Amino acid sequence: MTAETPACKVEAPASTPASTPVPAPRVSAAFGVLAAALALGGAELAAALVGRPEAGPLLAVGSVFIDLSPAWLKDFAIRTFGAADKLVLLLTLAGVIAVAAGVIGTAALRRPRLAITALAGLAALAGAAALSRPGARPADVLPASVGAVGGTLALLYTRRGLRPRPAGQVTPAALARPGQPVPSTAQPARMAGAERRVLLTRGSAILGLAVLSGGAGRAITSARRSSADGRALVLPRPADPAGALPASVSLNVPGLSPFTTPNDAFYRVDTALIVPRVPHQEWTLRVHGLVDRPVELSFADLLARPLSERDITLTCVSNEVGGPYAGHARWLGVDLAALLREAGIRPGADQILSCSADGWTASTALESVLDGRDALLAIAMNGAALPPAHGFPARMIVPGLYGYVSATKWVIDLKLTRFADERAYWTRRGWAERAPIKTASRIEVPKPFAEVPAGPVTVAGTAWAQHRGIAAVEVRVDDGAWRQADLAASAGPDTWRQWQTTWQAAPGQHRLEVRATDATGHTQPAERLPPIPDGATGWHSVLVTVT
Ligand SMILES: Nc1nc2c(c(=O)[nH]1)N[C@H]1C(S)=C(S)[C@@H](COP(=O)(O)O)O[C@H]1N2
Ligand SMILES: [Mo]
Repeated sequence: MTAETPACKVEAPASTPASTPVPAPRVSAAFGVLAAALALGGAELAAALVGRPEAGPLLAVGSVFIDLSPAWLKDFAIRTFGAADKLVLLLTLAGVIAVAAGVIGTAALRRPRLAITALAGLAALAGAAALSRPGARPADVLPASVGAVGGTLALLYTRRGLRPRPAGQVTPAALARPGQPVPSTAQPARMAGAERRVLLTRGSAILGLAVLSGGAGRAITSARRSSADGRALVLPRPADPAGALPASVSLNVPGLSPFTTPNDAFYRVDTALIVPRVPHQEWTLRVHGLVDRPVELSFADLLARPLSERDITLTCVSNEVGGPYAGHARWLGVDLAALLREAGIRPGADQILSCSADGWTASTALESVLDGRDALLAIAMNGAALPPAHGFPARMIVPGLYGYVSATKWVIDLKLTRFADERAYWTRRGWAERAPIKTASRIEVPKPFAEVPAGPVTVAGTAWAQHRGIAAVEVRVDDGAWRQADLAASAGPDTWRQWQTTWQAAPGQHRLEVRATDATGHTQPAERLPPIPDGATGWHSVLVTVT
């Protein structure tokens, strides 16, 4: 035990019998963690009260971390943690803060000034992180400042409880008067029952305050946020409806992903640690740059335009061969090409640099949007306003392009510019500036490592080559001959297509492989390439055991 008198900084004699049942450094480390909890709870509450949850220290620092992390790390995170990548980041950050807080708490025992300086330094970092975010306001330093004050008070408050006093003289009353000098001849602290009770009381008080403030902050934030979604919105009828999908686009094979992906099952990939909430009443879209007539549209302006309904399958460039980051929806939106033409596209423009409410950008090849395909500024998905996680109030959807170069969610700004002049978020991080979706196919039935009985076995899956269309899917077993699979009806070149075949399975271990050919005659190559820089290639394979 190393308790000492902070007033005179005299080390306890080494010969001192260990009379304290709870070692002070460990206690003070725990108090450091509690102080951090109060700092974070207070900051969360402050962020909620100023209506800027994204300015809270965890989210602000986490967002800066996301933007600073290299492409391979993002790729690793998506591959390893999938949709939980953000939770993993927040938990890691909380862990790092806890360790730092423990160290600060321990330091507070001997070097209180140093501890408070360290705390202030961390808070300053959090404040700077919040201020550096796109769309930051001056008030965004508030959460970190409130956190710093809360954390400092908590450190000081608990430190008093840790001060050693002459053995046998510890009383709660003495603890309440910590300013009193302690004689240098004092025996090291004896953690009497009374003292432990006081520490426990102080610790629980801080913990309680932390939980209360953090909980109140979260409650306020979620109440405010639920008012900024489109659930109450009445969607206009499409001027150009899509018509019912033929039933024959679905093969009704158990285990096959449904042709239309329900909104709540649709994959989500973005850099937003907290889903941006943009009230549609406040939303505007600016169209500017290399145009003759810059325009600014409100959400009402958008709804007043003729709306088209289109079936479009969206895919993420980070999808591994056989991976889950593809989904199909029926989108409702305005014609993006028409909107740009109205603004008067100037010669020389070759890129649409779109920007979201949270400062993310995508570069879309202008020629793709203008070539007649159904590029949309979408407001609804599968008959409902866009869910907040999928871009409410509005997002872009361009058939045939990976999401990172086309599908900007929470879009607020379209700038016509040139690839030579400006680069978008992922392009700056090493991904391709133009990225048409590569032809892909995956086996969904049977599942990898499934055990199936010998005899006829249904093999089925999905294939896509958006804006070209799927012409053929082939399957082979154990490097045998490729055999044509049966295709479900096509819903158009912009959607994925289901396929199936029957395999006469003999007992043993077998490897099933699939490859697709698109309507331009291009067959998926065998060569395995990683997602970076413009999409994975290779054939999906599944190992099964036939019994
Ligand atoms: N604002 C914003 N929009 C974004 C992204 C993003 O990080 N921020 N990610 C893009 C990527 S990489 C993909 S694949 C699609 C995914 O759309 P979804 O989450 O609705 O499936 O959104 C795109 N739009
Ligand atoms: Mo993506």
